[in-house]
Amino acid sequence: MKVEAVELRRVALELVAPFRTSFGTQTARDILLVRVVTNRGEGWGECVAFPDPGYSEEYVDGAHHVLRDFLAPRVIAASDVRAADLARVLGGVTGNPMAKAALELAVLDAELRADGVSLGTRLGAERRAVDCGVSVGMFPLAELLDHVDGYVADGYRRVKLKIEPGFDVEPVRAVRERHPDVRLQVDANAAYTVADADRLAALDPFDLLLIEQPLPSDDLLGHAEVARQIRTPICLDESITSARVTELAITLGACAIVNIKAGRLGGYLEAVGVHEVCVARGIPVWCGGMLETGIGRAANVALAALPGFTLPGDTSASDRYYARDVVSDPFVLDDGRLTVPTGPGLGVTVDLDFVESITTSVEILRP
Ligand code: OSB
Ligand code: MG
Repeated sequence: MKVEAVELRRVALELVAPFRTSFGTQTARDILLVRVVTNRGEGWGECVAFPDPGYSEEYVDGAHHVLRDFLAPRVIAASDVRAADLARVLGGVTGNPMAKAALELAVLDAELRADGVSLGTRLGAERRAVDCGVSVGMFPLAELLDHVDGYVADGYRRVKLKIEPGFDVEPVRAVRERHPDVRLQVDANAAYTVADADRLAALDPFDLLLIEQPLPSDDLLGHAEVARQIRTPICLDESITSARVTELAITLGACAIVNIKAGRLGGYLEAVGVHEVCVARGIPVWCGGMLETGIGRAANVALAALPGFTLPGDTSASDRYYARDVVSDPFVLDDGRLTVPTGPGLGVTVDLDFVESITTSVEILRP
């Protein structure tokens, strides 16, 4: 396949509710979409980087720059590109996994649409629908409970609360008292240190499925130490940057569960590699999210249909994030599940008129 052009398009979308985490608050999104034009047709990808380097080092202007000046030129210069070759084609560029993942997804989408194969089939999906959880940002307690009540009423199969020092035991206790049977987990986005092990152990009585990323991303030994001091299983998110690091984290005892996010891993193909490592080591995985539009969501739902994804993911319905999605076939919750698209490529149709109406800039790169 020959990539003839790469389009870098920024779109603006309001979130239906603010999303506050220990690394910042999102109220509206500034999203970088990637479209590739090839001799075999077009494909779409979504870059999950946020405006600030808070979740990880990447941020949307930086990802845009790296795509424009380093990644897209390599793909455009290659005489023949297949998604499976991208890791090699882009190999000279270190880091920047979210930028790489966006480009990989666009190339995968184009290739699979041309071949008439769905992304789920390409990745190894075995389910027709996936169990969905919801990740709830931090709010004042009364508001938090209202949001959780609403999501439980919607049918979400698991609730995740964001925590940080000073906002942990109290909200967890309140949600647990109100919803004794809901599957509940928490995500600290690296806001604690190994010295907070007692504070984290104070969450043990609330029957949480897991604690996600309590410590900084490079503190694998610290996570292993905390794991010895608490009963709740530790799940890693930010720390899991490759299949190799996943092997290391599991071997060190730093995690019992893994959150798989393609953007953090440089693409969906590496995400499948992490899934393989975890299945081989008996580690359950679930699909993380980064507030994606229907483009990234379609890919996440396909990934979450692989057999090792045995826990509900942060793959919520389109309307949990946006009043109107960028695809004509938004994701709708059905009995706590989303249906895996079966059409070629991503299996969703980008709503070009709507995308045009929310576009803030477009840049087209050619040879
Ligand atoms: O840490 O899992 C995270 C959103 C943005 C950045 C990081 C994270 C999240 C979420 C929300 O928790 C997941 C989603 O609903 O997309
Ligand atoms: Mg997380």
